[in-house]
Amino acid sequence: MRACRTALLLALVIPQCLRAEDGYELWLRYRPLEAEWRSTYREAVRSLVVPQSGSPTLRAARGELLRGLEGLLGAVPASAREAGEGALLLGTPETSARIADLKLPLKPLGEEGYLIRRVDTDRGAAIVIAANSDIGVLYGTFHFLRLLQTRTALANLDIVSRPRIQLRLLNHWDNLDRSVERGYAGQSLWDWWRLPDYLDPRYTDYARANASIGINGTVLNNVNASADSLTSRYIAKAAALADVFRPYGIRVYLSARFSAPVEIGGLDTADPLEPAVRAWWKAKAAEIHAAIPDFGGFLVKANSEGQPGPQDYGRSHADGANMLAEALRPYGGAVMWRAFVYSDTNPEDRAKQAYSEFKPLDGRFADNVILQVKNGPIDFQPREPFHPLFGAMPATNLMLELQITKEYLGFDTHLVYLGTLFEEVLDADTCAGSSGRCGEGAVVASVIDGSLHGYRRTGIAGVANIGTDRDWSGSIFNQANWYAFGRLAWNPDLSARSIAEEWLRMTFTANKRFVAPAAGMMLRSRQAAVDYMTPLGLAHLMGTDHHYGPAPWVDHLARPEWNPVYYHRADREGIGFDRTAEGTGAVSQYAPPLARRFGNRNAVPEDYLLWFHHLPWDYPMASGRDLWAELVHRYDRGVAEVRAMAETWAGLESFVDAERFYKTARFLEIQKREARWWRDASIAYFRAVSGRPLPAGAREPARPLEAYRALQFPRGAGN
Ligand code: GCV
Repeated sequence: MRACRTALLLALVIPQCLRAEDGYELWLRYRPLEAEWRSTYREAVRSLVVPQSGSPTLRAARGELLRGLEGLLGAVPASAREAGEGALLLGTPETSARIADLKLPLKPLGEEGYLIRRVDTDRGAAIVIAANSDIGVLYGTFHFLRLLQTRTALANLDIVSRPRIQLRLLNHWDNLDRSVERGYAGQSLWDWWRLPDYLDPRYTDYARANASIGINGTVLNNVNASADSLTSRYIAKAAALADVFRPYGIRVYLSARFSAPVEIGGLDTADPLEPAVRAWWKAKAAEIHAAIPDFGGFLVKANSEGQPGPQDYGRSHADGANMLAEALRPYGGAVMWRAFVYSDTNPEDRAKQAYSEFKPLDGRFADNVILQVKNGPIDFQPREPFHPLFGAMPATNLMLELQITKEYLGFDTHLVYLGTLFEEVLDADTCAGSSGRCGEGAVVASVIDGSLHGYRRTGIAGVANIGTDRDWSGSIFNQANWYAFGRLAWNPDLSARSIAEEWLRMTFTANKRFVAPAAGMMLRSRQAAVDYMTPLGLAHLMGTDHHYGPAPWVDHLARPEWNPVYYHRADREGIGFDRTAEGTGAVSQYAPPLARRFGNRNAVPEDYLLWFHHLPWDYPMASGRDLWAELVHRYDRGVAEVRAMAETWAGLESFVDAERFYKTARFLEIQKREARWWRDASIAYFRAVSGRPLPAGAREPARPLEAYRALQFPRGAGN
């Protein structure tokens, strides 16, 4: 289908015909470039010197290159045996004698890195994409195509790239019945019923998309795991997926249910110190490895939110993780043990519980265990300070868990670019370097890339936002969050802005008059969501269970920390959670300079104010407003930003095909309505609690508080 419309461009009225797109191709669309770029690149790439045979990975690289060049340039350059002027050489020294002859400095690239360089051969200038391994060649190929997609000049090409983090994984919270916990993009991609016999071609496109951004592993099933996924029947299904993903450098991992030896193994205990249990896991690891020789390892949620774990037998998290590590050790596999633990029987501030649990265990984990820590101490909130375990576990491998799916950030419909959230976490200064001072590079990124503490195993995981929807992620702009995760996992120093711009160019158009406003909208979108949902350090005010919409009034649930009132602590006098030394003392879990900063109401960044402090409603803010007026101001600011985003998008219609334009425009309308709902319901509630009148000029909530409180969403998405 083609949508044609008239657009005013360069003062000329010209008809624009943009082919309708449904977003399936993600950022790998390879649409024809503008004529001048086509001729520049055709000149630069006149022939291809690519090994004709080789591993499936090399074949994938070759196939992608041909697909990309044909789409972008409208023609595939001729294949050649020898490099001449304008040749593009691809391969490793083992697969290509020409590349071996060039004696390139490949050693520093490691197993996955690559270089892309302009070289002079005796027959003229050529471009080489070289690596030590075939997967490096594939990554280099995707990078080269990205250069073309983003219209980069090739004259002085000299790119050297290797990933900073070893394990760059997606975590699918996918269940065996194809439902997806916190999934807003349709069903699970994994068609467990038809596997292993039927391999949906989409699995290959999934692998291509991930390889294009350097993701090298996938945990197939939900951390709230069913033991069935470890039965022989399901191992065979996982093995079939692993076979599809292998050429793309993607290893398969499984979430392991700690009680599996009882549930599917016929044992009467899962005690990690029990020899029969240890033997069961060893046999299970051997069975999995026989089916999936490059099996990556287990991800475990234990003694958290009702999941079984070693504490059920009076054992520690280290006992549990080390038992699994021992089973995987012969195969080089890793155990990713989640630090997301809190308990209803523990009266300690929820934000403190993971640190209290794991800090004393530092140094007690096997070297193939990696503790997987969420970015903040509560749970993927729109904004949290970084988790205090980062910087506090010098003797335990630690990896970062981010949430790509937007459980707390508007599900599928709200346009919220998470690149800025991820960047904020990676750049957060733990002040935990050897000097004990801030500002010396001891940021979260340097913890998880292993450089701060010398970790042997490093990793980063993102809870996937992928499902069977044609656009994969529920909305076009949600694709940017998958993309940003992969790009930052490869290189945590990239900026959220550069990633957004790159993604926009590849996903829509390179036209500056589109990219600049659309990038601006993306970069401001996360702060907008913070403002209209949980400003000034508030957190967890979403509806019970489904987390859809505002419900700051909920106070009746059995576990204290399930109630939003637990988090905001608003009353007649003030609002916020006192985590200073006079309160729960959570600030003391940070390095001393940060503990002082966070513990001081005059020094803490306003973005975290109510996370760490309980303050009177008339507390004076930097803006000159009092706290109550500032809160209302922030809610209004968020709503206004969404309105501006919708207007910006409306002005970009001429650059976007009809289908993707329409979907995004409609979703922005939903976001506008829901931002207003968040603002009105929250203000109505806090006004009632505080007994304060609305600040002068503030708009009255559209409905009375009771109307918001009465809303019910029994079939909330992703729940
Ligand atoms: C997979 C939050 C989510 C749960 C999720 C849990 C976790 O509590 O709401 O759906 O469970 O985090 O990360 O384990």
